[in-house]
Amino acid sequence: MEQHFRSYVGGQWVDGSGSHTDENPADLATPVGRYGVLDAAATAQAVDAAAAALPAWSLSNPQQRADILDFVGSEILARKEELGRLLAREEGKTLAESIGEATRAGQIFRFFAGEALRIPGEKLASTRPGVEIEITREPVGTVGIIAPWNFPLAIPAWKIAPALAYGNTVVFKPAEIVPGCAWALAEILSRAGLPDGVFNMVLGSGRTVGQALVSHPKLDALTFTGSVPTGRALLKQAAERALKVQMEMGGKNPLVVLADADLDTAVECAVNGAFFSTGQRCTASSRLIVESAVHDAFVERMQARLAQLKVGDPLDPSVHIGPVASGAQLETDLSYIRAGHEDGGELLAGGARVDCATEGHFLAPTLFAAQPSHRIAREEIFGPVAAVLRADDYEHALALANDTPFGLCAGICTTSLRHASHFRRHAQAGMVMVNLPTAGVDPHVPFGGRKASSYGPREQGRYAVEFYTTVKTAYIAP
Ligand code: TXE
Repeated sequence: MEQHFRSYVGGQWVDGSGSHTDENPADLATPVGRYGVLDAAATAQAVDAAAAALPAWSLSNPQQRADILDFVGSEILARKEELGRLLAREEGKTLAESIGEATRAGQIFRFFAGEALRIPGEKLASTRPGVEIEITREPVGTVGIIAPWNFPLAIPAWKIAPALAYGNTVVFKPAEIVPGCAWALAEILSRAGLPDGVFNMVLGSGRTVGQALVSHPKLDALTFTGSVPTGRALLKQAAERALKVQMEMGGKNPLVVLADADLDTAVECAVNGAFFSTGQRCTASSRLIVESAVHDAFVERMQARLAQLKVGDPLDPSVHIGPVASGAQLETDLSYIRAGHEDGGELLAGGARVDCATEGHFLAPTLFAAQPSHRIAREEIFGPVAAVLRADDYEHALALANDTPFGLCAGICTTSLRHASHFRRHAQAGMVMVNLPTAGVDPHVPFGGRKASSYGPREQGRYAVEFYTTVKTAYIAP
């Protein structure tokens, strides 16, 4: 029987209206399931429920919160193959990548189970005799979580887990095309022992459900990951009402390859960073900046390597690259391939859709030789499309790497400690990789960028405490 995914509001499962298709991007003839969407009033009820649950939950025993998060993380890890399969069918990344993502989501819940018991504070001496000062952290309140579709388990996990660990209540709005993964997470959370209203999940469009969430007067903080235009629009709304915000809004990440690099390492970093997960990662290496002396050799090896990659059904273990996640994203990718040609780029690999046994959104990994001014070298594409840029030397490569409005991640392949150290210091990015792909991060350390990529405190690791808590300074006289 086909699955029907529902929202979760105030401890109840809610059908919502309509019966929308949850598409399988690798096989349009066999959808993953169906789902109903909430309206603005039902979304408002979710925020009301979260606000009503806040006073008790914010004072809950940290051991209770730790146990709940540990239950969620342990169940995700125990069911990682099954959840990975759902993710692969719904979002399209390969089964191995999907199981990896489920594993990461489980690990994140387990990490924050520990953090619930380690909420930091400080005690300082006052400048006034006899007075003591205590600095404590309290929950920020009712948190709205707006998530994208590209990591439908891991991104919600790294927002929901710290929110709950630090005593906040949550209204989580997933992206429209991944209701199944959102439902699966909510289903586990619904059995974890949370009081009603502490965690809510609302299915529906950004325009209706997202807007009802953001404009609700009882919302205290908003964490968003998605596109720059949506993020900027939400930032304006948040500023008008002084809402605490945290935004991750994409990238145009450079991978610099110097003449002294180990070329095998460089090619593997580039292929992984640019094309795995179908290039749909905010940390994807979409600009490959290669020093002239090795440019042609690098391109040749990339072409040979890309010819070995199989695009197709993400559940087939021999497939390296799954489909593009949606028809809309495929259209975007194809429009950038046209822009690559129009701007005068030279197509080095791919450039067209791939026919597979099933009807789906399959696209060949696509590589262009481009100029820094080309649209494919400047704008976030969010697909398996990358540009190779030629650099005269290290200084030129660094200048090209930083010549972007974005600043999420920057990578360098080199055997020179001097260049690696200089790059680490001078790359205008929140994360730097040396001889590693720009995509692929650990779950227990801060994640985030600079410039147009990010706004507000970092996500993940112990640094998550900055967003999910607010500081109180108490002065105590005997
Ligand atoms: O993003 P959106 P989409 C980029 C990538 C991609 C493009 C479009 O370039 O091609 O964004 O993807 C919700 N009020 N990234 O359409 O529109 C929406 O429902 C409140 C990069 O998915 O930004 C979804 O839950 N909410 C990124 C979330 O915002 C609104 C990852 C993101 O949607 C809203 C994903 C509104 N008015 C996409 N409008 C990355 N780099 O990590 C939309 N939403």
